[in-house]
This record gives sequence, structure tokens and C-alpha cells, in this order.
Amino acid sequence: AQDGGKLPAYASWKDADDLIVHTDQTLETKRAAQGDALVTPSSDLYIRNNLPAPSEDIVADRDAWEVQFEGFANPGSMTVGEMKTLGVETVVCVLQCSGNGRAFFDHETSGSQWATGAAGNVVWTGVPVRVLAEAMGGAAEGRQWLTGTGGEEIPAGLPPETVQVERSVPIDAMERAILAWEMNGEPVPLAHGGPLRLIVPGYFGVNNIKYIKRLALTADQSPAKIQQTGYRVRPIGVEGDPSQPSMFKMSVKSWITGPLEKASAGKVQIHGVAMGGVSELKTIEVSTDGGETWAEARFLGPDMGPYAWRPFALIADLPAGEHTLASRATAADGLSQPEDFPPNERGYGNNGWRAHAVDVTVS
Ligand code: MSS
Repeated sequence: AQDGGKLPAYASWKDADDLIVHTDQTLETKRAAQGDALVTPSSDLYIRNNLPAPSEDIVADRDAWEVQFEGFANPGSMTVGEMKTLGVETVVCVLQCSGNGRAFFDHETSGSQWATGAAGNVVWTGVPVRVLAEAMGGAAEGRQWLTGTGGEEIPAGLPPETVQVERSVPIDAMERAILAWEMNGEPVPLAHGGPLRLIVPGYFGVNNIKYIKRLALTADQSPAKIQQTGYRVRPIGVEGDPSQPSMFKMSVKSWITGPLEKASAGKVQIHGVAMGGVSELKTIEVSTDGGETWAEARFLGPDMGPYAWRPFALIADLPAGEHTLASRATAADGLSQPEDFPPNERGYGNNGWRAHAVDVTVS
């Protein structure tokens, strides 16, 4: 990882000081930069591309971008311009890579060594998928999955299913999914899936298909490798296969974003961010002694719904010495972060509070 490394051309507009450039296709937000922000500024939001981003040409005429709809009673195609006249909704939700927290596992994992920064809280505006479905006469018979296909060009000669970014989520996610043309109040940047992106609130990043070109209700999950064997949680050393859990719904999680290294003895403001996964948050606790004792912290600012994160803060009295600061969120559905999340082959889904703790020197 290069600290403040060179941004790739398609993301040159980002704030290099707030990002860790792992590769041209993987950029991570620095933990300190996440701070106590209600919404992650677009210039700080992480990027994860499984394939090189398409050319800027595709955002030259955004309203002309066309999506194929399949698996509806009256399937067809529709442009973004047409979609804008059907319905519009705004949802705030956490965008988080399945591998966020991978760097905290003890075992060796392939893939970007994300710590906390493959996540952000983002405002999306677009047309609800259920409104589109209604306009197309509802689901065709026997459909169980909502399948989105990315708009990247597939290199000639490669069987599409080996590289195509195509993901299916259970069809009930349709009730809250949107096709978004706006991100944080501006047209969705190409780097984040413009002209149009599928947003499935509460679901891991991989399910939020960028530059979506096809949205289908399907009887089966996509045959793409990224669905069948990729993003499957399995024990270390085991290959991916469709019988294993897929990275669908996110779980309750939090982490401290400051202080991260040093603080002055006395009253210290400890802050961070917390998310409920698919549920509202109930409480957020902070420990300054490595999890021996916990105090309830306060959420900051408005609650922007079950899929958004909430910044939190606690003012604690810290004597000089070494302190291990940890946070533990509990959602309204009663689930709390575990102390440790089980290690798994690709290092997915880490929400263990111990792994996310920080050692701070107070003097
Ligand atoms: N989409 C498309 N089209 N392509 C690609 O590559 N990736 C994924 C999602 N979507 C892709 C898509 C992932 S994997 C993620 S995380 C996300 O996206 C990210 O986002 P951004 O905007 O941040 O970059 Mo992992 O689970």
C-alpha cells in the first residue's frame, strides 16, 4: 500500500491525502479521515473495481444510458431519462466492501488488505426498483433473484461468466433497492458507477452493481464466477462453491476513528462510526481498557435510517499510560458485534470488536 500514493486517472479528482492507494482498482479511505462524518464526502469514498472502469464516454450523455429489463411481465429497455419520470427516492446507506476488515485477521488472505476504510456512508437518489417492476407489469413467473449486470466491456475471447460483474440477490431486496443516478447530491461519478448504479441498501458492496446495463428477475442465481464461487464464506483452505453463504446482508459493526495513536492525559474525546447492517442501531459502547469494562457512548447527529451509519462520541478521563480503545455496537434486532469474527478463506465480513480495537498512548 502506498500512503497518499498516486491516484489513477479515473479517480484523479479524489483527495489523495485521505486515501491509501492499494492498486489502481482499490483505494481505501484512511481511518482518521472517516472521523465523525455523517456522510462520507465523495472525494474520500473508497473504490473497489473488479475490472478496469469503463471509459468516461459512458457519462457524456447520462440520460441516454439504457438498461435492459428482463424477467418482468412486460420486459423491455428504458433510458435513465425515462426512469427519472417514473419515481424518485433518496436513501442513505453504508457502502462497504465484503473484505473490509480483512487486514485484521491473523491468517494470510489474498485480496486488498482493507482495514476500516473500504466503507463509507453515502446518499443515493434514484428510482425504486419496485416502481420499475410495477411499470413493467410485475415479475414474470418463478422469479426468485434480482440480478444486476455491470456495464464493463468484456475482453474478446473470454467467456463472459468468468469475468462479468453480475450479482444476484434474493428478490425481496427489490422492495428497497433503487437504481441511482445521484450520489451525495451530484450525478454518480464514473468511478462509483455512473451513469446509473444499483443500490441494495444493507447489502455488501459487491451487490451494488456499477454502470448497470441489465436488471433481471431470474429463476436462478447468476452463472457468473463472482456469484457462484466468489464472495462465498468458507473455512480457510476451502474453494468457493454455491452451497456456502454469499456476501449478502451486512452485519452490525463499529470502529473508533480517533484518537488512533496518541492523546493527552485528562478528558479525551473518543469518536467513531457505527452501523446496524440491516437494522436500526440501539446502543454503542466504548471500552478504554481492552474490553474489561464498557461505557455507553452517544450517537451524533440525526438518525438517517436503518442502512446508514451513525457517528458516535464518548468523553473519557484517561490517565497517562497505554490504553486499548474498543467499540461495540448493538442493533435494534438485538444483535451485537462479536468479540471475534471467525477467520475465513477470503477474509470476509470481519466485524469483531477486538480486531478493530486501537492501542493509544496517553501522556
Ligand atoms: N460493479 C461493477 N460493475 N464492477 C465492479 O467491479 N465492484 C463491486 C461493486 N460493484 C464492482 C461493482 C465491489 S466488490 C464493491 S466493494 C463496490 O462496487 C465498490 O464500490 P465503490 O463505488 O466504492 O468503488 Mo467488494 O464487496
